[in-house]
Amino acid sequence: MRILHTSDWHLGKRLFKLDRGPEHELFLEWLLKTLIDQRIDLLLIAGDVFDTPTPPHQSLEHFYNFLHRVSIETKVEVYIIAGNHDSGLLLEAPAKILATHRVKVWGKLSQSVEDHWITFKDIDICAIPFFRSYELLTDGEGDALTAIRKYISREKVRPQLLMLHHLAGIHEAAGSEQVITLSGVDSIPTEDLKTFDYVALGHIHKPQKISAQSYYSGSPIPLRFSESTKKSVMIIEEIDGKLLSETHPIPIFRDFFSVKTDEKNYLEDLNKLTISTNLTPMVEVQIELTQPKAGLIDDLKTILEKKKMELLSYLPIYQTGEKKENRSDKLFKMSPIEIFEEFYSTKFPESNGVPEDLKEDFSKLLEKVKNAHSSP
Ligand SMILES: [Mn+2]
Repeated sequence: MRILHTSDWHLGKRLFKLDRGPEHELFLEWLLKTLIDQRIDLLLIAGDVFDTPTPPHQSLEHFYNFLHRVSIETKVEVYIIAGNHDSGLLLEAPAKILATHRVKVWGKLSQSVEDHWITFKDIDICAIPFFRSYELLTDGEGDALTAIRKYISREKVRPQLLMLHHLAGIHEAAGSEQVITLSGVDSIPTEDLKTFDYVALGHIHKPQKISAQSYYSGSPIPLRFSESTKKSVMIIEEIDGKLLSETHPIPIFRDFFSVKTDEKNYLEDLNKLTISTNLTPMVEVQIELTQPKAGLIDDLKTILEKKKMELLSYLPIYQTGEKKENRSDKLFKMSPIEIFEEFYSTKFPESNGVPEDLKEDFSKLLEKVKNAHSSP
């Protein structure tokens, strides 16, 4: 029995003006082929199918066309949970018709724990979509972690697998995830995941192992220029009651280059870039300048055009090496509130400093952070 675990597709996502649809289509095409080639029985999608609760129609079309092809061209079953970016109601709306195509969706946390458990062949699977604290603690009382434990603990009679869209253990974010403290649980301790033979996690976009059998599959495409880690899905195989997992790499569908350069070296640095994919590579240029330089953007665009690449993001940095040093020295001497004030004035240059109520909220937050006991 073989399972494929993926998450955080973020269909409908844009990066600046760039529509990621073509990459998503290539990913779904690859995934369909992988389900067949790898003889997969069950596909797990651990949340954030879409980038927004009201996804563009084209992304809905990509998603349903994919499910249709899985239904027609394979025998794979599909289990999907909603992530914090998804609308659980939107995902669940076609649940009845999806069920006739071997697709099961958990969009919302049900009051009945049993609704979240299902047996697939020889494995008990617990599927928990992203939840908000008011869904977990319906009377507004009690401890969120204790409440979630009720959902995920069950007497073990066969191998158990958990699918969850949440923070777990100590993880390394890719930077493109939204904070999800709305759930009332900061991070689920790996202690609580120990009884599971595999934990299929969604939410963090960088693929990683959290504990012996808990993995974030990560997003299939980089959602930012800074996400340079190779993307992958997890393939899990059940052999004699044991679940063995391995990382399965996803091809790169489009190159994203982030180039840090200066006015002397940019031509040379851009000329070093080489194309490895069919889709037009996208380039971000961070360039150190002593003063604004007329025609520079056009120059960068022309150089890249000749290389069949596109300038997607341009960040001029007006600092000399000396100034930079002063700045980091200065940062160490500043208090958190001073740093916040400086950040605010760079973000909103037309404002007259941080509004009082916001300052107050920030101080409260700071107090809370200081008083928070550090968890293991
Ligand atoms: Mn996500």
